[in-house]
Amino acid sequence: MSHVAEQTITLHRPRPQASQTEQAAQAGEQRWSVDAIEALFNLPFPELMHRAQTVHRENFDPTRVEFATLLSVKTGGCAEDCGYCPQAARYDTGVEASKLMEPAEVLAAAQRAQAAGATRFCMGAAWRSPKDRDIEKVADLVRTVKALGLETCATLGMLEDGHAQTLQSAGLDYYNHNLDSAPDFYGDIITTRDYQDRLDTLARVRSAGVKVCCGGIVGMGETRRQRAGLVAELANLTPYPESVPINNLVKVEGTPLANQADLDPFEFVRTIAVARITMPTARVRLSAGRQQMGDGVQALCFLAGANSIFYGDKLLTTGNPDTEADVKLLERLGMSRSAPEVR
Ligand code: SAM
Ligand code: DTB
Ligand code: SF4
Repeated sequence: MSHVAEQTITLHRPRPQASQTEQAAQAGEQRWSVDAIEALFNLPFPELMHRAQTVHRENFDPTRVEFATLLSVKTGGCAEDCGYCPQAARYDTGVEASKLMEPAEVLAAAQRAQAAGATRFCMGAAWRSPKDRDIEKVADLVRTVKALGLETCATLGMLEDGHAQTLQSAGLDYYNHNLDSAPDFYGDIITTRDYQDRLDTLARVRSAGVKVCCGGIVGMGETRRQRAGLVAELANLTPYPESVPINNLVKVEGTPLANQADLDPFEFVRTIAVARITMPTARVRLSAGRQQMGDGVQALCFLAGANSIFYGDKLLTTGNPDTEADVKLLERLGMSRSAPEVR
């Protein structure tokens, strides 16, 4: 069969019909049931990937990936007991607690990230909840980073009334606050706060006009139905988050989840695909866990609709592929970095 004939056949093959649920999702008006999302997870892999790709291509250039760089501006010593986290003070993980970084240090890191090709810069702090004076200091950091022309993001824990507004006035574009798991699994992982606390902070962020970056972690011992439950919570936020980081658990010695069994990598890819289908216009970020993943699985994640990565050799306290490896991976796939978003 000639190449042209093959192409003709491909082009004339009927596109999979988006279900009514998927069509409503595209219009942003759907409430997803956990059953409907679990049904997506249960699809044969080729069918799931085809649906995810169809949605992805309707909303994005599938060859482009956003580069976001992370910086831990205040590391360790956190009072919370998140079972996955190397920064919780109560676990002996070797992470040393530090004070909030000075603006000059953050500026230098943001300049390096920008020179390496990042378009978004995310500052993370290991706080349960920042105090008013912390927010003032982070607002200074936001102004510093924003002045470079980078998109700004911060993840500082639970916010009180007025905090999100102060950050918004300083130029904060996104606030990262993850739901992390399904509601019925949350208490197995974290006991020092509850799901409603997370939802309350997300509501404050939204009402301050800051865009929402909200996702979760898979591979913590949850069931497939619980992965569907997490995606349902994210997709049913109104509106759903602009950015959705999907983290694969990084197992850190000293944390309660250090010896958790590996998740089947295809299940991780499925989670990306389901996030793409249910949140069609979101940036779905292939987040923690890339260093352990291998190039093949990462490529599948891009095919499943991931279009953002954390870029730089460190996440907050753990490793990430180095920048050269990421640039090379995209080159090998004939893909490239997204230009900064126009606003
Ligand atoms: N303290 C703030 C909070 O919890 O929202 C901000 C920083 S916290 C480290 C940000 C996110 O990092 C968590 O919500 C979780 O999704 C992710 N994370 C932390 N440790 C991780 C790990 N070992 N593997 C994968 N993701 C992790
Ligand atoms: C997110 O969802 N993942 C990032 C970012 N948001 C802040 C953090 C990943 C942390 C992985 C463990 C660490 O490096 O400490
Ligand atoms: Fe603290 Fe955030 Fe780590 Fe939980 S995930 S222990 S809140 S830094």
